[in-house]
Amino acid sequence: MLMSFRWFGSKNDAISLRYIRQIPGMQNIVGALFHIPVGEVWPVEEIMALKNEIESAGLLFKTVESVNVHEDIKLGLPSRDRYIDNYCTTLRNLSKAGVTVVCYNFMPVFDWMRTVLDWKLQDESAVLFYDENVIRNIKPEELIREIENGSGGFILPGWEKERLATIRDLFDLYKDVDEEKLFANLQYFLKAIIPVAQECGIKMAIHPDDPPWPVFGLPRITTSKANLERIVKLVDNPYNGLTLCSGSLGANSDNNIPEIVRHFGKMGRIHFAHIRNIKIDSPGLFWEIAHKDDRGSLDLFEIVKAYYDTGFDGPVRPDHGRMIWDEKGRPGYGLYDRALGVTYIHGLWDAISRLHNRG
Ligand SMILES: [Mn+2]
Repeated sequence: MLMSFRWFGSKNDAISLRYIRQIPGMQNIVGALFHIPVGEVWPVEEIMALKNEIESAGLLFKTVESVNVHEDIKLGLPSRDRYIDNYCTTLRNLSKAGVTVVCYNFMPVFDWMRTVLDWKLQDESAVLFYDENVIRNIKPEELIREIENGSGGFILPGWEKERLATIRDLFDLYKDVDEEKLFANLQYFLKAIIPVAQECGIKMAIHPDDPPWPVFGLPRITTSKANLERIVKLVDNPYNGLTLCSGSLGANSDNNIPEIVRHFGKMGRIHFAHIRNIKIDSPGLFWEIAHKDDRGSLDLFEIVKAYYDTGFDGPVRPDHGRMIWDEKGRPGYGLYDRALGVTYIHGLWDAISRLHNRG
């Protein structure tokens, strides 16, 4: 596995590449050009500048998260072809910089969703928290305002302003889009981009919906083993694969993460691993916890072992972390707890690998 860390760029991240480099065993940065509006081409000069900055700090730049998909593509509007062309150009430009995995998602309107960004655990660490009852009783606009107020001034990934400005119009447009339509629109997109990705040597890795069920009445399809199976078959090509995010899929306790990792790992369709733990209190009510937490709803040992057993050699990153030690930063994306997550994942991997070699 290629140990990786998400970084938002020197202008947008309080954490320096130098600090990230000091995490034991750290190899690769998961980056993006966050200032390019969704749907526009990422210029090759800017991609190369990011690559040079990362490599100067002694790290690799092999993985991008995310090249976001324009709403017109998800909606299946006639204007989608222009945005798909731009997407293909961006992939070609990323391949010139040696990027080999691109993560994206296909969630209508919203990216990941939480109802509290700084929920305090008993030990006073702060975590992201989700309560379906809140979602049922709040208007999307109100939730967005609350999320913005709780983001500490940081733009949260997937919550960029230009996407949220037109939210009412988007809800209207999605009235005619159900799950089947969304599958069809994803297939149209994949049929266009996967041949380009293959030609460029870039593995496409769709991220599960977070949480993995419909929110605010909007359809969501990247939610379960059966739907992931359908997605990888929409275009049956090894370059059409998955970002297997344990915390996102795992919020639904019907999703058996180690089993899903083994299934798609054997098929060679997991291109990017996101590893984190969560605590499910009851269906629709969960919060994030430390990677090492025996009260967690996910078995991180079994998850890491499933990656080991299926010979996973792609990028892996600790997904979100708690806010600890009075760190101020982007919720879910502090340095300290994600660094602890890296060390825990490495510890599990090393132990499994040594025991395996001994036997
Ligand atoms: Mn994730």
